[in-house]
Order: sequence, then C-alpha cells, then structure tokens
Amino acid sequence: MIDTVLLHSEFQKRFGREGVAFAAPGRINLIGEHTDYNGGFVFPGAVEQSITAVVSPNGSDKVNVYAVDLGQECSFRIGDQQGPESVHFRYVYGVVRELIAAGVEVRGFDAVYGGDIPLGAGMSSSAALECCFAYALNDLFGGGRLDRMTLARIGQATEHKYVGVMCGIMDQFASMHGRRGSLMRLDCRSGEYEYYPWNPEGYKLVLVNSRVKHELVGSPYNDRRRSCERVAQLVGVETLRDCSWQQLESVKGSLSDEDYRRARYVLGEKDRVLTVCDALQKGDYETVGQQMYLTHKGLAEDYEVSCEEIDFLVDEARRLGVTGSRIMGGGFGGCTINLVKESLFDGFVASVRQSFKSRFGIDCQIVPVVIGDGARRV
Ligand code: GAF
Repeated sequence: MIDTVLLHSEFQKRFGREGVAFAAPGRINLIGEHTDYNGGFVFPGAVEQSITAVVSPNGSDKVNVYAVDLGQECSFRIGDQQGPESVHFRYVYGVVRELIAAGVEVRGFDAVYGGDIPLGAGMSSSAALECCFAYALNDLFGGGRLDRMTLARIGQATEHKYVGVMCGIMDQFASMHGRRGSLMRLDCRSGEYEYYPWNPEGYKLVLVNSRVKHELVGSPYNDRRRSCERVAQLVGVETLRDCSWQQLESVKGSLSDEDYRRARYVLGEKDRVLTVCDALQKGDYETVGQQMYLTHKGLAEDYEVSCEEIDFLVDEARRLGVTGSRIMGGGFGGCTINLVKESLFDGFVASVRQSFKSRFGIDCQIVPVVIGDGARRV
C-alpha cells in the first residue's frame, strides 16, 4: 500500500488541514474471464495493492482533487453537468454524480490520492479508484448508508456512463468485498457470492506484467460484449449464461464466424469455472492449472484478447513446468496470472525475466499476489 503518511502530509500542505484516509484494492481473478457481463461466475480476490485517498469535506460546492502519481489536479463543481475531460478524473466525477443519484448528499470536498496498483496491468486500478471514492464519500456524506454491492454498482455505472467501458461487475465487486486470505466466487446473475479460503499448500500465485499497456477505454472490449449480446438475442436468452452448447450449435448457421467463436469461448469458460470449483474443494491444484491454460487458449484463439508478448509469457510458463498460466482481466496486454509450485518458483521468475528481456527488450514486472481486504477506512 502507498505510504499514507505521505498522502496526509500532501493533503495538509495543499489544503492546510487534516483529512481522513480510505483505501480500495485492485484484484486478481483465478478463473471466469469475460463471464461477468454474460451473467456467469467469476473467481476474484482483492490484492494488497490499492488506491488510497485522503479526503475531507470543504464546506463549498467545489471538488478539488490531486493525483499524486500523475502530479495533476482537477476541480469541478458538484452540479457541473459535463465534468472534467481527462478520463482519469472522470472516474471521480462519475462516482460523485452516481452517489448523488442514489440519494447521498455529496457536497464539496478536497482529496489527495495515489496508489501502487501497476497501471494498465489488468489489475483494475480504475475500479479501485471508483471504489475508494465511492466508499469514502458514502462514509463522509452518507453515514455509510449504501451497502457494498450498491457502491460496486455505482463504480460500474461510472465506467458505463462517464468513461464508456461497458464492463461487468467483477472488478468493483472484488474491490468492495475482498477479504484477506480468501477468493470469492460470485454469481454475476444473482449477485450471490461465497468466500473460498485460499491456502494452496505448496503453490504460489504470481503475476507477470508484460508492461504492454492494457487499455479498455476505446478498446475492442465493448465489441466482445456486443458479440455475446447478439448471440444471446438470437438464441432467445437474456445472457449467454442461459445458452447451452446445443442452442449455440443450432444458431451457428446464422452467426458470423467471429460471433460464434466469441460465444464458444464463453460457454467453455462457464464449464471451466465449475470444474475449478470442484477441483478446489478437493485441493486438486493440477486440475485448476490445466483449466487456466485452457482459458488462455480460448482467450487467445476464440476471444482474441491476447497479444504476442502475453502468449510468449504463457508458453514460457508451460515450458518451465508452471502448473497454470493465462492472461488475466480484460486482455489486450497487461499481466499473466501463474499458479506455480513453490519448488519451481525462483527458477521460473529468473528464467521468465531473462527470456522476456532477450525476446522483447523489456523488463517484465513480477508481482507477488497477497490476497487482501476490500475497501475501508485506514
Ligand atoms: C475487465 C472488466 F472490467 C471486467 O468487468 C471483466 O469483464 C474483465 O475485464 C474480464 O473478465 O476487467
């Protein structure tokens, strides 16, 4: 987590008084990728890397925020109908507007924020930013009235209406509901979820960040969602969660090859999530890992959200005996998530660093995974 002392002192320097600190984390996802907006299951966990904000009401109708990591500031009035142009600050603006629409009387405030979630790595730094402000403003102006799921939906609505990414609920859900040491299985159709203690004896999870910038704003992410919606409509179901293999085959002739392959990936991923849940109950991490590789194959070949650098990282993982590896998150760059036997861990990290550097001339970033808590006052 970023040094809160530093944020407090920056706040004091800029605004001449004390503020209150809040944090919300990024996330990993073990399996269940691009299933959330298809009404399916996801298996995320919050991580320790977070966005932290020091916030205090200022008695006016003006919001003044300063992003330490960017060295940029922004001001807008609460009633402003347009909001800032910079995408980064639109996350804060959107959360303010959505909280007001949900009945929280947000007034002017000052804030300083920063974080340690690698940007563009597919670890949901934008969801963490939304959740941090949603949690903080609901606490300061709403007496904590809105529950965590409502706050997660406020973050998601911000992406949809103010940023233009038609994301599912996984990232904001994970950032709001994370619990130290546990992954969560969320049914994105019903909103029901369960905590799964994550203690894979003899194995470790580690992310390898390709540093290929993953950017969902303006990316083909929305096209993937539209493909799925077209297929669901043709089959006559609300989402692909309710589409069987038979139903998909029955409409194959009326689908473009691309839409067919997108839906084929989603149906396969639904099955894989259930296989992984079953394997986890039995402590069978080898099966978990095999399913991760299969997810990667589907994401690369059918869903087409991988890239050369990420495919290289997954191939290297396989070559080095890693139990499971795949691209994580929305895709188009970012990280791989790897399930590695402890005995192979050091060798894997050293080899992948070296081979990635010699192939692409880039230092990949190794990000150890520690499953942490969700949004909170700190
Ligand atoms: C991104 C989105 F924000 C999530 O909602 C989810 O669809 C994910 O991509 C893919 O599983 O992180």
